[in-house]
Amino acid sequence: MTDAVHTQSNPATADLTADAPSFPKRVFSGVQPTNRLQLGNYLGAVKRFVDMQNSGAETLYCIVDLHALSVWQDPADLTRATRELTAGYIASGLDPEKSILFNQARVPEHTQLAWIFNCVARMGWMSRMTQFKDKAGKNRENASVGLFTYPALMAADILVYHATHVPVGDDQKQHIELTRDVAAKFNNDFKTPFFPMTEPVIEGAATRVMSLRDGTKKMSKSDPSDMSRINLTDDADTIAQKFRKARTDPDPLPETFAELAERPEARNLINIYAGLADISVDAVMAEVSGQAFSEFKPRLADLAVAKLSPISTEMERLMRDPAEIDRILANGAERARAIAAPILKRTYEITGLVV
Ligand code: AQP
Repeated sequence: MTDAVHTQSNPATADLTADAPSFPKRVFSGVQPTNRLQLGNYLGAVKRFVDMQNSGAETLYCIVDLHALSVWQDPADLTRATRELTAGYIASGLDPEKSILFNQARVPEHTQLAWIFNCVARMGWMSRMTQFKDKAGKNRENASVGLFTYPALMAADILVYHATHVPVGDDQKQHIELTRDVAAKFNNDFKTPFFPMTEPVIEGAATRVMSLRDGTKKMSKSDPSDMSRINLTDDADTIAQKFRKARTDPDPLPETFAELAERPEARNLINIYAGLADISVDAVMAEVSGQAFSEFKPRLADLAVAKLSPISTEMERLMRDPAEIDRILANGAERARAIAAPILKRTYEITGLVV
């Protein structure tokens, strides 16, 4: 690999890109086992994972525990969260027979390919990642190197399976673009269309669920305020209370969704309702226009409880048998490795490594 090729600044325009359609459809995605699954993870990601599984595609869903380590995790909490997230996947409708469910730490090919991608990705690309800027905050010097190189590991998670489609929430769009840049640059540097141009799948009414306390901030597992989010493990009373206390404005709901352009908190609650009910925001507006929040919030809480309580009950049941969860993860990892190992081996050969 020459320096001239290696420093090319716009790999997306390279000739040797490989369009996703020329690779068989394979879906990959993941969630970090940090804290507890929240409603944004469910509507933006896990619910979509289930849809793609049920559409008959080949699907791999990972618990990205190595990503979680990019910020401090208490070891006991990480173990609990890994099993709880697996339980959350299954309780939401992922079937370990239909989808490959596994945790990243058990498939070393992810980190092995990540090293190659660390050497392909450019400092400038990583420096532009908004997730790093948000998570590192003002104290950037003290952020882990892992947080900075997170997108290279994410590119490896996806490309080690030649995954063609990745269902994610809107916040992950930039990382998928970087994955495409990494694939294009690798293909160009080594003059072979080896990696696919993966497509993000960002669909549904709730691709960006916002905090219940601040309609301009993403709902997040690690927000210090528990009132900012609905956890999948919250009971009915807690869900009702969180929606009751959700920040809104004094006006009633208008006729059209477009009229909510300047009302982020109200827009967020409508998006959540649409995501939970699996209907369009226009259909929600037709049902609820004219209502005050005192009327709409209990209605939203009832819908959330109806959709989420069967999931939390099932999660609780699954969590009583951690050995079975570990068995599912070990079995998934074995199946995942069977796909990843030959792709990593070929990558090494392409780069000239003697393996
Ligand atoms: N608020 C959200 N709305 C829609 N989708 C969301 N996702 C996360 N938050 C929202 C989607 O969930 C998937 C898994 O996310 P992750 O665990 O890998 O990390 P994240 O995006 O950083 O999620 P959190 O909840 O904010 O976790 P922490 O606080 O640990 O960083 C992704 O597809 C994401 O888009």
